Amino acid sequence: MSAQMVLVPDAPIRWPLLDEGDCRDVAAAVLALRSSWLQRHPAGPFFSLGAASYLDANGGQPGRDKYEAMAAQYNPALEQAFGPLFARVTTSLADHLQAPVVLTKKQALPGFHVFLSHPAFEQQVAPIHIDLQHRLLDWEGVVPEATLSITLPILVPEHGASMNVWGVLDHDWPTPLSEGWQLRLKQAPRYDIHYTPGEMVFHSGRFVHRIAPARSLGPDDIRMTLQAHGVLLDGVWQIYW
Ligand SMILES: O=C(O)CCC(=O)C(=O)O
Ligand SMILES: [Fe+2]
Repeated sequence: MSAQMVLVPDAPIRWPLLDEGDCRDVAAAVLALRSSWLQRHPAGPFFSLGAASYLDANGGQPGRDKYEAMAAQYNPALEQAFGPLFARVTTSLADHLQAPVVLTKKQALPGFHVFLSHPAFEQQVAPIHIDLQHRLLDWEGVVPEATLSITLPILVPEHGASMNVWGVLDHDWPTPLSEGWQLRLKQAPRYDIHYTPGEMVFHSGRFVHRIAPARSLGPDDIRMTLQAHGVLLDGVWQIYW
């Protein structure tokens, strides 16, 4: 890691990246690709656009192979529709981090989470976690020196969207959760990061967090976010999903 390089904060921070018109354009492009969305919830309308390592790369080498095949399938359309958006994200990250930031070649490009309206999303929809999906992937035998996670909200429901954050930091997340961990969570301070369309939320992924349950969803509400992660390898940040 070079001396000038900026560290990624563990507690999520945010900075403005897109204006309202940009968000409208990105949302329209994601909606136009609806035939490529993959449903990711057994009952509710939760979709991804693009392959996601945390969902698709589980299960050792067969999982990695499946993820890489999905990445090869979805990356060209993502690149075509969102190339300029990805460039804004990587340029902004490079400015902030004072280090080179590139999109990975072999892994999935950044993609989108899309939640259409459903009562299930007012309950707990997503597990509490820390971001460890980089361990599922093959970085040519090199262990990343650091990690980053990004959520860039594009559309949020009328009553808001947020991420719940627990003030607990770790490199490990046992499943099932040990009693010690459950106690740590219970005693930890918890706060919410409220999402504003166009404001990128940025963190190391090591604070415990989850997608916050939605509140009072209307029928037309949509929660749409760009999702990406990064690993630091040989002084270069590689961005993937
Ligand atoms: O959408 C969010 O609020 C966070 C998503 C997240 O934590 C993840 O995909 O790892
Ligand atoms: Fe996460």
